[in-house]
Amino acid sequence: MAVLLLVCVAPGLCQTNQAYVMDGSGGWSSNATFSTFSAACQPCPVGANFDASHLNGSGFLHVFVLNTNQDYDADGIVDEDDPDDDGDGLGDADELSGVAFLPSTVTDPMRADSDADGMSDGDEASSGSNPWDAESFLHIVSVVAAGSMHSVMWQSRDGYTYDLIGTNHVAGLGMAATAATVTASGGVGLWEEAFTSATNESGSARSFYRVHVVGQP
Ligand SMILES: [Ca+2]
Ligand SMILES: [Ca+2]
Ligand SMILES: [Ca+2]
Ligand SMILES: [Ca+2]
Repeated sequence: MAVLLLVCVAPGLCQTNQAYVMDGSGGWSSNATFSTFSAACQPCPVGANFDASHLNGSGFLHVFVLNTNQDYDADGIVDEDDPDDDGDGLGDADELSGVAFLPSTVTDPMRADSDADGMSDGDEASSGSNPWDAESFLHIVSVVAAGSMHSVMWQSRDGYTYDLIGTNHVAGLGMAATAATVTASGGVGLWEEAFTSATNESGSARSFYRVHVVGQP
């Protein structure tokens, strides 16, 4: 425990101190001029005299700057009012509690992609991957062609159900029919990671594939 001891032994001769004090209920006074103040230890009650009329008897010596104009994700809602400061789809409270993941995992509320693997924390929560492992995120790992049959494999999570979408034109991926719907099994470890595959008869030498989660256990 840090110890702070500031005692004026001869008040008439001591210099005036400038300090910020936050009290135990969250209120605070700023730019206050304290003729004397003392703290036997931190954290613990602080006694401070302000113009000989104010006594903060249950607070902590504390300094902070509140930037009321900060808008981290530039969505037009300042952080103070924004329930999702980094705009990753997970609310600040959920990021700090870890409730969006199994196992429960705290993520950074001021960074959209905590492990910098290219998938936002919100998308990792939806796909059940580990937000602190850059090797863990939903993605296609291989496409193997045998004639017109294509075998597509992706990283997955046990019990999650996926649609495999395939088309001959990348622009058509959003409208293409589902080639297969598969539920992952055989996952290992805390994050139940698995590799899941499905086949699609393409009829074209060039195909594009997309995988997305359509169901969670
Ligand atoms: Ca914002
Ligand atoms: Ca967030
Ligand atoms: Ca985040
Ligand atoms: Ca990850």
